[in-house]
Amino acid sequence: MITSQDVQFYKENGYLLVKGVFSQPEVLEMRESVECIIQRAARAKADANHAWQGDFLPPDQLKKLVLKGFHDVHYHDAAFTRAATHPNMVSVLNGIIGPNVQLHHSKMLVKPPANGAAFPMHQDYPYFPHRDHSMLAASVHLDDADMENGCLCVVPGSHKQGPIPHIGVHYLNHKEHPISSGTPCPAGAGDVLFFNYLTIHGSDVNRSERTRRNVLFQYRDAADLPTENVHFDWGMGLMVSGENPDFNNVKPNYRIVEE
Ligand SMILES: O=C(O)CCC(=O)C(=O)O
Repeated sequence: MITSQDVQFYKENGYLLVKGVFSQPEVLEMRESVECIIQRAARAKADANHAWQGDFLPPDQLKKLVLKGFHDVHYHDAAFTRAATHPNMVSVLNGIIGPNVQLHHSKMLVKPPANGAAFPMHQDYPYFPHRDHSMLAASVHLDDADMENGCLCVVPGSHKQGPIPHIGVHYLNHKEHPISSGTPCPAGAGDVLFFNYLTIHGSDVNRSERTRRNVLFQYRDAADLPTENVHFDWGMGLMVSGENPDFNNVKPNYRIVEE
């Protein structure tokens, strides 16, 4: 699915857009699954606005923004388990990460028309730091995305700086790192943007009349280990390719909720 030049591009720039990873029927199936999850969450009264807060926009603009965001979508609908382990996806992951690849977590991010929330620029590293920095996001586009409907923007080569200080865990100072400092990555439905968890990225408000739906899978090399006891999710550690070299370390540290 990718060439050695693509792998070199990822190493240099910290990201890679791969066209046509998913077919249009597969995209349609995932769109339906996204819609079902939104409806089931609403029925279960688990529907919330997940728009990021902060001071990158005036408060009156910020409070209008909406994001439908749900984690671990592969635990809600098997379409996402198929997507996480799709042969085209795995082929790219093998080129970038290596033979042994694990799923870390999944989530869906739906930016509705006109007021779909922005993501101020940030690295994903502070959320789930790892020793070898193999962790990457594979953001699957379920709609054509451009700057008008809030496509992803990345800062090429920023992963080479290593971890940089964030405000809280969440995002970078927007005056030093405005969303406009990123390179827009317009993409079509079925395309996947791969980016390392150290690559600075974000996305602007969806000001268009079109929805922007993405499903994001986070993957790591099976030999890469977390350096902090944070962000353990159900389904974490699923092998999507190869074998786990660490026989004694396969179970995440789940928190059991007592009734
Ligand atoms: O999908 C987007 O627009 C940004 C998502 C993002 O930055 C994240 O989940 O860390």
